[in-house]
Amino acid sequence: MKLFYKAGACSLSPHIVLNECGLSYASEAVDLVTKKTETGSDYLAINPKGSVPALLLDDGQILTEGAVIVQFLADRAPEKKLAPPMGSMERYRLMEWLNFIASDLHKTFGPLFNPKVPADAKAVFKDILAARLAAPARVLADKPFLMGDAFSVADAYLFTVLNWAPRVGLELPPSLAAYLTRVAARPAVQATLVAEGLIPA
Ligand SMILES: N[C@@H](CCC(=O)N[C@@H](CS)C(=O)NCC(=O)O)C(=O)O
Repeated sequence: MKLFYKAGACSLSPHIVLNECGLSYASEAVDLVTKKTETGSDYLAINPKGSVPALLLDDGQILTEGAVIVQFLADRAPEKKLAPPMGSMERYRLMEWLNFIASDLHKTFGPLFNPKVPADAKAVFKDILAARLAAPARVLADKPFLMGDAFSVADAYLFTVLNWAPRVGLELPPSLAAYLTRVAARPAVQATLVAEGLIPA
């Protein structure tokens, strides 16, 4: 398998999951502006959506959409219990979080990174985000992880988007700030942050 990623972008989530799973993989960075990979390949020919993450499977297929890729990976290493069994009610609870993070959080952070978005519009997006963060903040005030006592792929994704908060000047509620520190301390997360050059080795 090969993960196409950009350091610090949403592809950090499947990158963390690959390391949490202990799966063997290669990775290749993508320049999202030029749409060239680090080996000079045309990324649009690999993933016509042009976005990261994309996972090249051993049979040559490309799998996209971070929320789907992390479940695919978790299902390749079921002993790590990063996702409940497919078909169980708990699996739908996991998908409920993944979909919320993808559609309500991830995509609301996007405009905050866009230099063309005026400051007053950015303030509106920050207010929306603050309101949407109330639900995970409440859950994580009582439990260490979104699904309860065990880390899951939803935590890899939530960690990834919350990690953007300081970069866009968004203050996190105390339970989410503590969660960010808790997840960052995991050895696989540390290894991934080092691999992407986000923290020193
Ligand atoms: N629907 C995709 C969206 C991924 C996405 O927004 N990726 C961003 C980085 S966080 C990106 O590649 N942006 C550049 C682009 O789309 O051209 C997913 O959830 O995986």
